[in-house]
Amino acid sequence: MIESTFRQKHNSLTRRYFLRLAALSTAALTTTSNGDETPKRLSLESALDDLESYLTRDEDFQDVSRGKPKPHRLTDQQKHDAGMTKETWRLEVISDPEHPANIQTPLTKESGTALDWDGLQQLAKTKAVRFPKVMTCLNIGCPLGMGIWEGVPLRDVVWMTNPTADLRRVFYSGYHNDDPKQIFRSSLPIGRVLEDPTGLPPVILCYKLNGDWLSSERGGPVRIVVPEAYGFKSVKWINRLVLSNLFHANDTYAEKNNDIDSPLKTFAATIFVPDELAADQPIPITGYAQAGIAGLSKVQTLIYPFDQRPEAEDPNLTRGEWRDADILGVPDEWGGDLPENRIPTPTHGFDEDGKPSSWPMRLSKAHWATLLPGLPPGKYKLRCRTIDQNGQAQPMPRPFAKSGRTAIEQRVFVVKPT
Ligand SMILES: Nc1nc2c(c(=O)[nH]1)N[C@H]1C(S)=C(S)[C@@H](COP(=O)(O)O)O[C@H]1N2
Ligand SMILES: [Mo]
Repeated sequence: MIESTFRQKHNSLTRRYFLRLAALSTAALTTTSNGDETPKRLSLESALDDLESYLTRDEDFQDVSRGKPKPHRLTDQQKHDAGMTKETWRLEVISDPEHPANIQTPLTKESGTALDWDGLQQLAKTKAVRFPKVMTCLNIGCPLGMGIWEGVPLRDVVWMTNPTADLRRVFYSGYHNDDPKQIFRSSLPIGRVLEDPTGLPPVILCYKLNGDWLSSERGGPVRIVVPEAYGFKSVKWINRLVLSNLFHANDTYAEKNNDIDSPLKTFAATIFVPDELAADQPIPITGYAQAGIAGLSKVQTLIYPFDQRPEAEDPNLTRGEWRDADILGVPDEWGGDLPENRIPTPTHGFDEDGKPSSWPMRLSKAHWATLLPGLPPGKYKLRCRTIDQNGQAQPMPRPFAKSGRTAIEQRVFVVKPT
C-alpha cells in the first residue's frame, strides 16, 4: 500500500542476502534447463527494487485521520486559531465533572495554567524519551509507518496537577473542529500512565518523529503515543486530558465492535512475490513482519498447489510443512530521513552507539527474505506466518480480526513450463 516511489531502493542488506544465497547455489541460479538465465535475474532484481526503508518518512506514513475537514488540512491561520501551532498549542488537564478525580491544581486555559509549548520543551530538557514503534491501525492489515518517537512521559504532566485520590483513568482527546460529534477520544488506566510494564517505554506526549518536529498530518505539534497499542490510542492534536474516577474505557474506537484493549499483535506479510516463474526456477520472496507485544522469533512460508485446499480442514494450516525464512539483520541505512542516519542517544532499545540491544525489536517492524526451491509448472498458493517469542504461530494466540489483524496472508503465483 505504501507508494513504491518512496521505497528506498537497493537496500544493501537485502542485496547482500540474495547475493550470498546466489553464491551458495550458483548452479541453481545461473542456468535453467534450457540454459537461459534471464528470467531468474529479472525476478531477483524485482525483489530488491520493491523493498522499503526501515523507518518511514513522516510524509510517507499512511493517514487515516477522521474529521470534516481533517484538522491537518486547515489553513495556517485556522491552525493558529485552533491551537494547532507551537505558538498557540495548550493542553488542559482537568478533573472529570461526572466522575471527579481529586486533583489540587488543574491546568486550565482560563486560569492561564494550561501547559504550553515552552512548558513542554522545558520538561523535555530533563525528561525526553525516545523509542521505536510501528504505527498500525487496528483495522488495516498493513502498518501505517515505522518511526522513532520522542516525547515527555505523560505522567510528568499528570503529576503537575497534584492528584491525591479517586484517580483511576485518563481520558484524552484532540482538536476536532470544535464539534462534539467529531471528537476522537481514547483512554488509559492510570496505572499504565504512572508506571511502565517491564521492558516497555512510557506513554508520551510526542513532539518529534525520526528526529524532526512532528508534522501537522502526524498530529503535530503534539500527540499521544502509546508504545504497545494500536494507532487509535495515539490521539493526534492532543489538547485535553480528563482525569477520572471512572473505572472503564469510553474510547471513540469502541464503536464498530473494536476490541480496544488489544495490544499489538505479531504477523507477517509479503512485499515481493513473483507473479510468474519458469519451471524449477528458485523463488525469491521478501516481506515484512510486525513484532507485536509477544515479539518475533520466526517467519515461515508454505507453498501448495492452488487447487488443494488444506485450509478447509485446518484453517490455521498448523499441519503444513512450513519452512523458516530469514529475518534480515540490522539495516545499514535506517531511512525515514533520520538525521545523519544515526539513532539519537539515548533511545529505548538501543545502546550508546545507536545499535539495537536486541533484534528483531519488539513493537517494531522487521524484514525477511527467502529463496525457495523451484517448482514444476502449475498454479500455487504462497502463505507466510510468524512464530512469536512465546512459540505461538500466527494467527494465534489472538485470532479475532477486531482485536487487530493476524490473518495468514495468501498470494498466488504461476510456474510456466520452460
Ligand atoms: N485526533 C485524532 N487522532 C487520531 C485519529 C483521529 O482520527 N483523530 N486516528 C487514530 C487512528 S485510528 C490511527 S490508526 C492513528 C494513525 O496515526 P498516523 O496518522 O500517524 O499514521 O492515529 C490515531 N489518532
Ligand atoms: Mo486506526
